[in-house]
Amino acid sequence: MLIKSQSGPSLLIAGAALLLFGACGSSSEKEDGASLKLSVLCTVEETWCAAQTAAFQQATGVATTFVRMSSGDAATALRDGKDDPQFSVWWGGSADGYVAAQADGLLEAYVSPNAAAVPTQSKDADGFWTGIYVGALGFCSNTEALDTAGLEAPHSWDDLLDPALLGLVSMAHPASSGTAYTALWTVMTLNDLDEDATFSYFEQLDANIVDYTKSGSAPVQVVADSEAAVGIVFAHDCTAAIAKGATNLQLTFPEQGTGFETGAMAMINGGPDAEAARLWIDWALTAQAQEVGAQAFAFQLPMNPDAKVSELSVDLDSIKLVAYDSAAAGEQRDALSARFEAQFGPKPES
Ligand code: S7P
Repeated sequence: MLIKSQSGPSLLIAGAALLLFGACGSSSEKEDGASLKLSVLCTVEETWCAAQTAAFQQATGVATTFVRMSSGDAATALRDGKDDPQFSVWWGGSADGYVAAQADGLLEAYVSPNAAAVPTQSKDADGFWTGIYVGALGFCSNTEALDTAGLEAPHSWDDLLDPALLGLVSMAHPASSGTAYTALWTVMTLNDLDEDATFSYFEQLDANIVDYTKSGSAPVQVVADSEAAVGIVFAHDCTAAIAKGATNLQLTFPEQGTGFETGAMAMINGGPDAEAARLWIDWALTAQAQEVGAQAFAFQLPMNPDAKVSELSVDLDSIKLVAYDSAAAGEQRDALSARFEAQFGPKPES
């Protein structure tokens, strides 16, 4: 678990954020004069968590800390801490996890005035969670490892079952990772929600899995390091590695359709700093706040239509997407994760 405190000004978007929220101090005072502070449970990559919390602190003067956790672990932490919440806002990670957390009474409704521009299907009608970005699943391959195995880059989910990929496929564990749960629900969707057919697919895939990782983006590094040939990951996590210099990676998509996430955020029920949490949610929906990601190598598509889109982001119109239903995915998350653990082993501890 990583606990980070933002003590200095951000190098990122501080200027733009200041234009929106005014100089430090103007919004960081409670009515009684005490300074506002905020603890964020953050489920994107750690570098983006750091950049985003620093930009918020710079824009508002609110002293902001974060802890980075994978989606499933974040849900467990919120559940375990329900009687004495340590966080006031959960930011990032797929909406499925938020739907499951809402059902457990872990979230508090807040409809930000800035949420009006978020499409209806990308937010909870009562304000329990709100979408901030979108990203699609893809296959991230090591071209040299594929050559060695005599294979082309995969273009279908069934390509991952090729015996030539024995021990050469990497994915995270759906019980700990929102990315991997998105893959599980994608296969559910492709199988008309037939659970047994879905688990039969993963039974076959399991033979090719080198190891289930805890975090959804970890397979990118596993593949870049040639410990596997193909990773099932969010496309933007593969793109980020390529942009950082991993030229042995290639991104492809399954032709029959791939799943996608609505990255979300929410207030935590009973969290210690509700006022600062509402301020965060208002700010995080602005175009300027949603441009921080690309500067931190996070190439998800921003939800705010006025936010600049990086040329490295995947154009979702260029790939086939499945009809991914986050609400249904979230409702079944606990049960399907438990079945996955029973069939393929417990989620990794680290
Ligand atoms: O890297 C960003 C990202 O891919 O991470 C989130 C992911 O679900 C959280 O990681 P886990 O898979 O480990 O839970 C995504 O929301 C986000 O796009």
